[in-house]
Amino acid sequence: MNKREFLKKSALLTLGGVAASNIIAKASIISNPVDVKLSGNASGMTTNPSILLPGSGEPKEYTLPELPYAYNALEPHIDAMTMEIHHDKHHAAYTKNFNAAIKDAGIADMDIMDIFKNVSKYPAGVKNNGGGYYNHMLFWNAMSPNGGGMPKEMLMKEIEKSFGTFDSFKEKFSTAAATRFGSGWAWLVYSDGKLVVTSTPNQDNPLMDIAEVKGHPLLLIDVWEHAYYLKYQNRRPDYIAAFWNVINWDWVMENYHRAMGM
Ligand code: MN3
Repeated sequence: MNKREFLKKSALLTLGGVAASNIIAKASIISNPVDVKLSGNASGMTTNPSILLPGSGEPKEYTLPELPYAYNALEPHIDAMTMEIHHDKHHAAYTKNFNAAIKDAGIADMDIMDIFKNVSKYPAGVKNNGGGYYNHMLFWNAMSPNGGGMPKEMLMKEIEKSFGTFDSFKEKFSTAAATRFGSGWAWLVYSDGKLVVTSTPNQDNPLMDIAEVKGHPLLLIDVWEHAYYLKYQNRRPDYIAAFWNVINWDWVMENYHRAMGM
């Protein structure tokens, strides 16, 4: 981190909670098609410069976002050990390797959304680690200890419009997650004015130019074995079934509103 960056970050960190939240809210609109709440601490502060300094033109140093809840908060559905290793080891590694990859590729000053839009032009490390960094940031927010149940009125209507019933959406999403061969993700995205279920291999996401179905992510599930193997071993469908108990529908709704506004 150079001196100027350090001073800029320090200045942001010393702002009061309310003012800082506003900055974060404004900045995240610019840099994120989905509403990402990064912070797990009481004041709602974040230290993630990718959110605070979108498109600043200065080299970015991405930092591992804190989990928005304790490791054991999603039990019994997702166990504490899985959450700890998944966040502290896997997500940390993607974050570290993404920083190295964009530096090597000479694109450390580029907005992450612009990187995704042109990801096929860059070395595979940019795609794999950039997706790993970003997808996991979404994934922590897609779950909540107060999650589960059903989406609220407006989103529910949209789901029924696109899939017939909530149950048929649930089946479609679960099937996409269960049948994604090897490692990857299943997604609910807003694409061309409608909701679509899709899946991606590895750490690809629907914001990337290589995605089969492109759109704004509303909901996602990690189906890499590291996301479930400690508790569920080879029983991926059991993990997927448990995921429905922790889905943060308020966050999905916020993403839907954001996607509609774009
Ligand atoms: Mn993962």
